[in-house]
Order: sequence, then structure tokens, then C-alpha cells
Amino acid sequence: MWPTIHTRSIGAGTVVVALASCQASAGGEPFDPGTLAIAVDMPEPLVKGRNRMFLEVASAEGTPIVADTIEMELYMPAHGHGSTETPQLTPVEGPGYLAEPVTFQMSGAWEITITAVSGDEFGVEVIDVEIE
Ligand SMILES: [Cu+2]
Repeated sequence: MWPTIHTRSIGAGTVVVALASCQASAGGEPFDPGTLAIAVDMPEPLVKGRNRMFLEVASAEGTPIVADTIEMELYMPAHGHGSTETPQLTPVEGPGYLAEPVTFQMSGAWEITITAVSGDEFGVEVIDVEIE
């Protein structure tokens, strides 16, 4: 398995990655996580309001890569809504990405979905979090 990434200094000179358009998940279809691996380093605990996270994407062989596109989507299943803000994913050395603002405007259960695409490969990571 891929080790958890640790907080490190963030490089200057940032470029905002173009976010791919949201893809509505079709109900009933089997979940396909793809072949790319996505690791997320997030603060503990997460707070209500703005958070920041670090992401790393790796090929199926485990080599860290810069994805063609990467997006993070926040969703609160109990209420059927997303975040009030769109996380900006900024490439940092590693390679990896700084995600901010990761905004949970309400307490409760949230679902974080990260989708990365590189060439004809993709990866999807879904993480359930609880905001106090
Ligand atoms: Cu809500």
C-alpha cells in the first residue's frame, strides 16, 4: 500500500489546475475506483468551515504523477448539497496538490470525492468524514 503523505513545505509559484466538469454518479452502477491511487493527508480533526488538505496521485505502479485533471467534490448526503466553496487544487512539489478551501459549512457527515485523470487512466477516491 501507499504510505500516508506527511505535511511538507509548499512550493511557491502555484498554478491552479483546471477542474473537470462535475460528473453526476449514475445510481446503481458498480463503483470503479480506477487504476490511479490517490492519497489524502488531512488535518485531525477537520473543522467546520475552511480546511486544507494535501493530495498525491500515483500511477498503478506506485510512481507519483502530475494528473492531467484532478478535482475534489464535497457532498453532504443527508441534506443533498455540496460545499459553498469549490476547492482549488494547486500543484506542489512532490508532486502533489494543495487543496483549499475545503469548506464544510455544516456539522455532520460529509463525503469527499477526488477524481484524477492521466492519459487513459483514472482514479477515484471517496472518503467519509464527520464534522463536529
Ligand atoms: Cu447540510
